[in-house]
Amino acid sequence: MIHIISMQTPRTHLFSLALLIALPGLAPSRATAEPVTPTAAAPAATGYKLTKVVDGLEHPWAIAWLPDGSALITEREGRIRLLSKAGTLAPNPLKGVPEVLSIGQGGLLDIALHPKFAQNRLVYFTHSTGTAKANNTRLVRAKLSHDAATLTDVQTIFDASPKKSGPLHFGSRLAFMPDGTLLITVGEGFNRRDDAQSTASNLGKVLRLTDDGKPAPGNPFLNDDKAKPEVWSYGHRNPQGLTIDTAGRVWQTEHGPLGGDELNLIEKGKNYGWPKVTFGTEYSGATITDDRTLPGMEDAKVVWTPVLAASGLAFYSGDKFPQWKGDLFAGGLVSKQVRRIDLDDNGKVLGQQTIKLSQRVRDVRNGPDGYLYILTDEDNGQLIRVEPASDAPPAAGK
Ligand SMILES: [Ca+2]
Repeated sequence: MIHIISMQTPRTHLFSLALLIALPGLAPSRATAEPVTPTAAAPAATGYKLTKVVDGLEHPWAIAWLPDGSALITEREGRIRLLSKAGTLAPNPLKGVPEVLSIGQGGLLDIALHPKFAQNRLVYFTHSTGTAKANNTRLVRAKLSHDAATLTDVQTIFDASPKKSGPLHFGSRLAFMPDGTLLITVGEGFNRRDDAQSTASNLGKVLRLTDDGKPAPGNPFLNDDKAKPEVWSYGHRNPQGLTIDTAGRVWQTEHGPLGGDELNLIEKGKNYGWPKVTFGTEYSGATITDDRTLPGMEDAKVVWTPVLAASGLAFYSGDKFPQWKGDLFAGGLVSKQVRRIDLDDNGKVLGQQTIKLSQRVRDVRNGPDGYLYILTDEDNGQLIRVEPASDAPPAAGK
C-alpha cells in the first residue's frame, strides 16, 4: 500500500501541474507566495534640512513652476495663488478660475503646464464639480495671462463619468508623458469600488488623453465598444500620486483602505487589482479579499501598512542631492512624512527612508532649482524646500 501511495503522489502532482498549465483560468486563486512584503517604518533619511519658503496657503494641493521661476499653487477651496520667485504670495488669487465643488477630498486639485507652455501659455488643472449627490472629476484647460494674474479661454476638456455621490476619492493627479499625451488619475468614488475593475467606467483608472482632452491614439481599449476609450490602466482605488521618470516609466501611488497603500509602475492596459487584490481591510477590520496577488493583475512595487495615506509623488531628477537622484519621493497625509524610495537604474526598489514632518504632506515636487519641494495640507499650509544639510546659509537679505 505504501508503495502505491508513494507512486501516486508525484502523479497527482504532475496532473495538477498539467491542469494549471492547460487551464490557467481555473488555477487556485490563492498564490503560494506573496509578491510584496508590506513595509511599515523605514529608517530616517539623513543629510537634509527643511526650510519654509512660504506659509499662509489654505490646504494647498499642487504646485507648478513657470519658466520665470515663479509658481502657481492650487488651494483646495478653489483658488490658484501666484508665488513669486523670491517666495512672496500675490495677495489676490488668479482671476478666471471656475467654480469648484469644494467638499471633503474634493475641490481644486492638481495643476500642470502644457509641455510647450512657453509658447502657448496653456495651463491644465483638475477639480471636482457637481453636487454632493452627483459629482465628478473634471479637467480644465486655460490660458495664463502674461502677468500671470488671469486665466482666459477657460474650457472644460474632460469630465470623468459616470458621476458618483459623496465627498471621497476623486484621484486627480496629472502628468504629461514624453509623447505629449496627458495622464489623469481618477478615484473610484469610494462607494463605487467595483467600477475600478470595469473598463466601461472612468472611475478607478489612470486615463490617457490628448492635450485637447480626447482619448489618446494608441490607448488599449479603443477597439472595445463597451470600454471607455480614455482608459490607460485600471483596478485603482484612489490614486493621488503620479510622476514620470527620466526613462519614461510612469509611477503612481494610491490609497489603500485600512492598510495597503501602493506604489505601482503603470503600464498600458494593465489591471492593478483593486478591489480583487489588496493588502488592506475595510475600515471596520472586515476582510475585503484574501488575495494578495492574482493572475492577470499587476503586483504593487511597494505596499505600505500602516498606510502613508499616499499623496503627491515625485521622481527626483535634481542635482542638489546626488545620492537621491533617480529616486522616488512619496508624500503621506496621515503619516506626516515623505518616503524616499531608493530605485536602481532599472526601476527596482532597493529600500526606503523617511523624511519626517510635523504636518500632513499633500504634494512633493522637483523644483526648477534642483531642490525637492513639499506642500503641506493644513489650514495654514506651507511650501517647504528640502536642502542638503551642508548647504551654505542663504545670503543676507534673501
Ligand atoms: Ca493594487
